[in-house]
Amino acid sequence: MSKIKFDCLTLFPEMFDSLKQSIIGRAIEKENIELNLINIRDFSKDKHKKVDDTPYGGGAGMVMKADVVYDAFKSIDQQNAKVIYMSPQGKPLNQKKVEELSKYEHLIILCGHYEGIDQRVIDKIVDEEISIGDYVLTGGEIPAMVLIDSVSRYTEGVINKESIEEESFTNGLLEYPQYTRPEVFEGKRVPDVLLSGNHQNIAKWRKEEALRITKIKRPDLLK
Ligand code: 4G1
Repeated sequence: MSKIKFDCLTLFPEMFDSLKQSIIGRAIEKENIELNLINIRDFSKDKHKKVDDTPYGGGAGMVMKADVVYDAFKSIDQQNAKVIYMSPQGKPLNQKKVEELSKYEHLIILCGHYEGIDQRVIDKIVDEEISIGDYVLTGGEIPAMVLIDSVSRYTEGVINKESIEEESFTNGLLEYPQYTRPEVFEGKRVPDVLLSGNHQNIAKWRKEEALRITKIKRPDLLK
């Protein structure tokens, strides 16, 4: 539950504008989270601001140039930082990994685009590769935003400690169903137990529901 600094290396810093909304935006304003966006293009030495080139060996698409990415990386103060490359080859991001990353004070996140980044600079600077899932994307920016959003929840002032401890996912389960007013919607009543005021019964019901729903919808989470 401490402060965290994210330095994000990207060709599309504007994509991160949406993160500055909502809860994460408020935490940035309150200085509990620092988010620096480094535009890799600013480090192109080329007169046309070229950041990519055709792949050696041929094939479709473009590859981000090692020297430009490396110069962008070197512009960051790397003290006590962990360097993460958002990549389909990475370890899957799950709540356990999120909690682990929230212990760091400084994360440097590298986002690829096009066909990816020259392997030599990845080998030189990256500590860990992380993936948000098995599908094809146009870039690592949305994965980086997923990581920043999920990790930021663990920092001071984003949400309270109780909400983190109470949430089912932290004990490996899905969430129990939620209800709010009205008491009757289209003929469907809110479960009686939730109106009973008996907090022991409510807690028991929620635990059973979380388990029942996990068994039905995501049995893999129980293994
Ligand atoms: C081969 C998905 C390629 C994609 C196989 C999840 C995906 C970063 C992620 C790709 C990316 C599969 C991620 C693919 C991602 C270079 C720039 C890589 C975009 C790039 C399953 C394209 N989690 N994808 N390649 O999507 O960066 O973090």
